Amino acid sequence: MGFKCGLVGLPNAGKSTVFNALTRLGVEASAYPFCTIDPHFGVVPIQDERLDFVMKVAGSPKKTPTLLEFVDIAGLVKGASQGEGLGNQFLSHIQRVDAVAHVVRCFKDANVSHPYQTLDPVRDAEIVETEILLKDLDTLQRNLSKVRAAARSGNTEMLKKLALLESIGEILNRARFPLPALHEDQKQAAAELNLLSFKPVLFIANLGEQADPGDPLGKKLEGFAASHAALCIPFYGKVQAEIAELPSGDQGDFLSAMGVAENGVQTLIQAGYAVLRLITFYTANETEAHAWTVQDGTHAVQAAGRVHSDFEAHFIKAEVVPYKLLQEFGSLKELHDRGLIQIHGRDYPVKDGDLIVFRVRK
Ligand SMILES: Nc1nc2c(ncn2[C@@H]2O[C@H](COP(=O)(O)OP(=O)(O)OP(=O)(O)O)[C@@H](O)[C@H]2O)c(=O)[nH]1
Ligand SMILES: [Mg+2]
Repeated sequence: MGFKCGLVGLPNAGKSTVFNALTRLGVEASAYPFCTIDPHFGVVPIQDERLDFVMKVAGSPKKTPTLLEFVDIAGLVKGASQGEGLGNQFLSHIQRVDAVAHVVRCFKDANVSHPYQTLDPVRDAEIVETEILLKDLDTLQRNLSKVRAAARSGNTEMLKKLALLESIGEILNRARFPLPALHEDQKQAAAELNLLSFKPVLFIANLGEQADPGDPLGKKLEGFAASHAALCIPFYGKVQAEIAELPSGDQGDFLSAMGVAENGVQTLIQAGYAVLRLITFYTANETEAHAWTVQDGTHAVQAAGRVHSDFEAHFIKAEVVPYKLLQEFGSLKELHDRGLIQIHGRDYPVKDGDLIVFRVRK
């Protein structure tokens, strides 16, 4: 699995439309607000030209791409934490995600109502962000009362935990974005409580069909995202969702006919990788070519453990072909004959695109 991403936004912002563009699942996306009530889950294999090439060069008969998981939930409105709209309970469906994709409406369409009537992506983004913050504060408060009670006995562990949760509470209460980076202990506590405000966020400017990437509303949102130390991806939700329904061979032609330079789905996935600092390495043998996603900085021995849990304990060495060399020579035999296969030990930091054979003790 690559990463899991939860989609948030106001009703009618285009979350389900973006979800369909990403997953090709065709869930209901309609012009009435709160169209989505129950969450949708979708798993998408990443289209990866490098994996296709690895498969060809290694002569593997099949491939296993990295999978991404997306969750589409109901829309949030102002006051959701007090039960407005559908409330905020459904946020629990995206608590175990690695990243949050915040879909913000930038498209003009008189047929699609806006919960606050006017188009204002920054206001919209702030509303959703505040509601997420309030939900997190609520989660934190409930835990704080338990920990506070337990700390009364003077238990040092509990006193430590209390101080930790209080320090996170201060950050949330201050609500100054970008939220400061948490130190290790705080990070762990925030992850245990599944606080969404501290997850990496990507803004998706859902632009209308007529807009260009320099659209002023999109630019406003980009400025807002930048002030939150986050990326903002221009995305043509409706166009992309229509393209997703076409056979993949026809998608490129359709995109160029629409004057859209690149497939937004790929751009979005790449941005997700960058935000989460993820890289892909490959393994290939006579049965399959396989793409694996790991955090940048992962050592060879940990990467081996991803491939097979036994490999970590029995690791001897990694034989590595950087992707550039694979592309240049296009033949494993030639790379071998020229002595270009690199031998690395357990601490080698795996690089994006590496093709690796792990040698392990039998
Ligand atoms: N014109 C235009 N319409 C869009 C675009 N993206 C979404 N829509 C339309 O806006 C309406 C709402 O889109 P949805 O994807 O259902 O929105 P949502 O955020 O999932 O809404 P809820 O589930 O109600 O929270 C649908 O009629 C979509 O077809 C777009 O880029 N341009
Ligand atoms: Mg929806």
